[in-house]
Amino acid sequence: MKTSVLVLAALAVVAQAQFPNGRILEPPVPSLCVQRNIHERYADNKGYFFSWRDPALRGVEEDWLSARNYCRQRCMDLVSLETSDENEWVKARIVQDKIKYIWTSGRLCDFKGCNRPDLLPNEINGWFWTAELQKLAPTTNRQQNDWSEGGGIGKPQPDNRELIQGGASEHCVAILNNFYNDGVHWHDVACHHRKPFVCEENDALLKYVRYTNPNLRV
Ligand SMILES: [Ca+2]
Repeated sequence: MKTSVLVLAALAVVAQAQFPNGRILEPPVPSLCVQRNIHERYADNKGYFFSWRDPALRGVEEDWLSARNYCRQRCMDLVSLETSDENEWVKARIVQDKIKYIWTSGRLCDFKGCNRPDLLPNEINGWFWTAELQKLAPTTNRQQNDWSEGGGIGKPQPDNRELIQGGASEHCVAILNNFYNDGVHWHDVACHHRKPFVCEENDALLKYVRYTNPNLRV
């Protein structure tokens, strides 16, 4: 999988994206950033938090936005899987800890600003890592992503299954651990579902809190 390094400045609008019921994307909380709990560090020295390893969150599952906000308040964000190495590293921990599924920061661009030509058609070219504002490879490029080849209706992901079956759109990206007997791979899932999650330290949020709180050791 080649890293898609296209930074989507225009996608910064996601920070102001409208969430249902007036919910918002939370800013970092300096005191929580200081106390953030790092379970493991990856090769790039970034810290990772696995929700099920935290005694207070064992058995707790959150919807996609709540999971993001838990991470963001701690100067992290949901995990972004820009390289196959990082993807395999995270997947190995899900398998080792016998976790059924997790949220990632992946999401479909489906709001104002997503009609930019390079994001069309959205269902192929509109997927991105919200935490880093980086595009995923087109869904049709099966060598450069990790979408499952199976799922609930036997179709390759993303399949928007829940919408097809009369439910919500599947606009958020989860890793499912052999849930459909299809290995450990990415699935598009409706964002209201609750799942354990993985946080990854976020450089932009850390920089912001360090800049605005020069006396704090973050
Ligand atoms: Ca799906």
